Amino acid sequence: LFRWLAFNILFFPTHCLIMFGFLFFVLMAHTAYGDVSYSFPEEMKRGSVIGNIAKDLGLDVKSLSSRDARIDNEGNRKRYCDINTNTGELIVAEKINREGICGKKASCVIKQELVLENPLELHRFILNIQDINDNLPQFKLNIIKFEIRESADKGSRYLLDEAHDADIGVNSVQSYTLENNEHFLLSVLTGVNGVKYGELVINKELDREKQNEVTLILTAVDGGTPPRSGTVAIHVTVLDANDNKGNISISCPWCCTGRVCCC
Ligand SMILES: [Ca+2]
Ligand SMILES: [Ca+2]
Ligand SMILES: [Ca+2]
Ligand SMILES: [Ca+2]
Repeated sequence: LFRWLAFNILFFPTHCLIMFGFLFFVLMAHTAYGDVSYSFPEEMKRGSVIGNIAKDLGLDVKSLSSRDARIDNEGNRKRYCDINTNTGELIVAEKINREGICGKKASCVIKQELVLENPLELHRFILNIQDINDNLPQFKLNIIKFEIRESADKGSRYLLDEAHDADIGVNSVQSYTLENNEHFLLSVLTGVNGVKYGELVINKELDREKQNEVTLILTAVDGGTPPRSGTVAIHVTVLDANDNKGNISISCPWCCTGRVCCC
C-alpha cells in the first residue's frame, strides 16, 4: 500500500489531491455525534421553539454564527426548521401540516441536517411530527337516501356511508350517533381495516299510510380533546306495500235468496 501511495503521489499528484479531498469530505460528513430527535405537534406557529440543538449536541453556541451553522433539508423541498445562531435554538421555519406531509401514516418523521463549517460538521436529526385534532369527520354527501318498503322486517339493516377524518388514531372517527326516532336504531361496526362505520336497523316496522318519509341526522364523532363532529341527513322514502284490504261493495238490485245471489 505504501509503495502504491508513493507511486501515485509521485506520478499523479492532481489525481491524489482530488482523491484525498473526497476522502476528507466523506470522513467529515460522517462526523455526526449521534442522532437527535424532536417530537412536537403539527401546526405550531412560525418561530416557535422546538428545542436547543446546540445544547443537545454539545456545541459551542458562540461559534455557531462564525461557523455558518444552518439547517439542510436533506432533499426536502421545504425547510421546516431553522437554527437561531445566537441561542442555538431550533425554531419552526414554516407551519407544518402533518396531514399534508404524512397523510394516514402512523408516524410522521422528517429528516434534517445541521451543517457547520470550518471544520465541516454534519449532524443528522429527526423531527417527529405529532398529530393534533385539527380536522373534523366529514361525509362525502350532504344527504344519504334510502327507499325502504313498508313491508321490511324489524331487524333489516342498511349500510351507511362512512365519515372520513384526515387525522389519525384517536383523532379520527371513533363513533356515530343517530337522532332519536321511532323506527330506526344505529349499529356501529368496525371494518377489517379498523375503520368505523354504521348500519341503520329497523326497530319498528314502517307504515307508509301513516308516514311516507323519515328524515334523521347521523353524527360522526372523533376521539380528540375536545372532540369534533360532522353530520349528514338520512332521508328514507317509505315505499308502498299492498297491506290494506280493499272494500269491494256489490250492489244487487235483485233480491238474493238463501246463499245464492242473482245480480
Ligand atoms: Ca393539520
Ligand atoms: Ca391533524
Ligand atoms: Ca379529527
Ligand atoms: Ca300500503
